[in-house]
Amino acid sequence: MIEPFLGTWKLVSSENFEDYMKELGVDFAARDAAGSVKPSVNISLNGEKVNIQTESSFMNTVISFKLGEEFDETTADNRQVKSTVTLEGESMIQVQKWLDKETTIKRKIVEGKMVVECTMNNIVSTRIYEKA
Ligand code: A9M
Repeated sequence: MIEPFLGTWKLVSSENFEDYMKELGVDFAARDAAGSVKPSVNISLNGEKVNIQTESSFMNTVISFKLGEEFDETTADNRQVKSTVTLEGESMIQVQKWLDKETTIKRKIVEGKMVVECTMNNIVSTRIYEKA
């Protein structure tokens, strides 16, 4: 069910994001910028399409997709990836693939908060968002 994810969320805590970005290959300047911002994320539904709009003082991004259908995404660190987002149980799972690499962004609602687990190889970053 997508409904629990809908709305606007604000980052309140972030663990291990620097190591996750290093594992992605993000350069120092972008890591410095991304590590210092507290983005807000708006998740909405438009017919069959899910929109995830991320806003920060450095950059805004938006992705729009149908669950289970692969789409092209340009990430905030400018990777050109093939993304697929699925609902598995209570979790929304996004897999990004590029250049034989893969990362997973798993979003789930825990006690009214959105917990985002970003995994690349053996590195996991956990970011928690509260409803704005
Ligand atoms: C998240 O909280 C994490 C999603 C993983 C994003 C990985 C991209 C990291 C590189 C960013 C470098 C660009 C510098 C600009 C700063 C923009 C901040 C945006 C960071 C998310 C739930 C939220 O959808 N996802």
